[in-house]
Amino acid sequence: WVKTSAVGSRADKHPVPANVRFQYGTAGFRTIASVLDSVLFRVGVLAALRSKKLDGKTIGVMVTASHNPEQDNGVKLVDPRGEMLDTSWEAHATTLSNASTTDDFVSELAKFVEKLQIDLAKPARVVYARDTRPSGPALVASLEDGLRALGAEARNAGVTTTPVLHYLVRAINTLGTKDSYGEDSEEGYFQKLSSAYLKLVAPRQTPPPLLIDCANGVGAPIATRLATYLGDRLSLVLENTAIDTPGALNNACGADFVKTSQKLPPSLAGRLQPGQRGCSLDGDADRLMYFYIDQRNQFHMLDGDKIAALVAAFIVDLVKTSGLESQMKVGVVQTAYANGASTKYLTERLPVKCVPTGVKHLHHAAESYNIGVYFEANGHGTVLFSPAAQETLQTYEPSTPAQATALEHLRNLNQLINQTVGDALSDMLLVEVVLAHKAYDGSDWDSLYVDLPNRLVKVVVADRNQFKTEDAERQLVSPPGLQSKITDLARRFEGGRSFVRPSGTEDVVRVYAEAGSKPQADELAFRVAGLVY
Ligand code: NG1
Ligand code: ZN
Repeated sequence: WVKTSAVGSRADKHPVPANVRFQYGTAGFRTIASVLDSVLFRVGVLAALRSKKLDGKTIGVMVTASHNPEQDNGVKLVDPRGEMLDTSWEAHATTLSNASTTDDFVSELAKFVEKLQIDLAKPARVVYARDTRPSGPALVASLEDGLRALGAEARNAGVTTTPVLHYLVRAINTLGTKDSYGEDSEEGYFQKLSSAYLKLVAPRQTPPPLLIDCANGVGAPIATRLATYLGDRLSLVLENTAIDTPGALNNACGADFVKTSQKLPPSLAGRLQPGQRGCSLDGDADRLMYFYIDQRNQFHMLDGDKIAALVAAFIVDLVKTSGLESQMKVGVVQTAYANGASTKYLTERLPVKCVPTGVKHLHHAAESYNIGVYFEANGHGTVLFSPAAQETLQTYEPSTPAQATALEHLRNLNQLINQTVGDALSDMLLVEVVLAHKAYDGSDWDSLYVDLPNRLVKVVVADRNQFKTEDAERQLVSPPGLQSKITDLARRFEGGRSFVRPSGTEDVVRVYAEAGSKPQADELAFRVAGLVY
């Protein structure tokens, strides 16, 4: 089959660069854009095959490198429910992308189709989108070539955010069913989110204007459109919207800048008024960081852990008030990077699980609760309502007006929250809802708990695969003996905690440390880094 099809001749036009090894990691394929042409073509072929394997269900493809520098790009696949690609296919993606010639590729493909028993007569449907990167259009053209090679029915969702693409995939696959996720268009997405928000926040609770740092990325046009649906019920002040300025994307702005430098993006100086809330999106608008500056001009960051604490406590209260406490188990999922103070705050209120880094682990663990809240400290996260919980919300009969109101709020939250993946704009509306209900400003929210001083450093090592972990990445099992040295060192610092793990997205080992003061956290991190190096 494959030999006689158009795949080979098309693949010839997308040769694999020499001396590059590709890997489908936690964020899909991601690297410097100039080497990605063949990967995009092959991902097109793979997406079509995934769709055929799933009986013609629509698969998503997102072309983005998120918070990475502008010259990078990447691509990831989205499964029919709007979730990340099934882990078992990650290895197939890696193998196919590394076949060095067209012949190798074609023969790998034939083996793959055979092994997975993919019925090529089945239809293939794929929806795809890209972020604002200048390399996007050419890479999308290569992707389209791969889709054409398999005769896939392709739908171009244009330039949009990663979470909108995930939404579209779920919406398309549930269209006209009882599980309908919404209309399968950007309008449908805005409608769904904004109408839930407008029900949750009464006009008298209208928050003061919110400043949004759009990272000079795709969040800018999408937030601009969202703003028109919210009108004066939430005024959004958009900053860093220069999507056409070369080099501006994620440059000294955006969620990753805020989280790693723990500073206000310099471009916002003088824009954010003391006491005002601001937030940063990343380059594809799936991460969110809040912040404010106080009256003494001091910067305060409200990260993914603070969002989890705010949201989880709010949902627990609503579940109690609605009378559903015995039927709905609410839980939180974090990673080892969660600030120890947030873990303490949350553990005192509800069950908390720690899992390895990577959204797929968090998402999966959150599914074990009726309502599962998950956030990475870097601001990526969402809340999942299980099918059973959604059913309960539909059928439950409240017995008091207070119960009825709380129930209505839970139903609206279920609509407001993009449950396919972390979504900066959906999460932002969620935060605004909770702040409005609690009548909190940034500093009230910030005082839920005080972050433990911490430090994250990268260490370049000869071979990061030497580093193996267990216990949700909190313990090293290899290289032998290293963990006990780290444990001994951390014990000498008041409130000391440190762990080491290989990055899944960069060729480095990451060292995280917490301690009673900032200089102590820095010192612990650097001394552990010294052990690793
Ligand atoms: P790695 O490179 O594996 O640490 C980073 C982030 C993750 C996650 C992934 C995917 C940190 C410390 N790590 O993973 O949280 O977001 O990228 O983008 O922030
Ligand atoms: Zn992102």
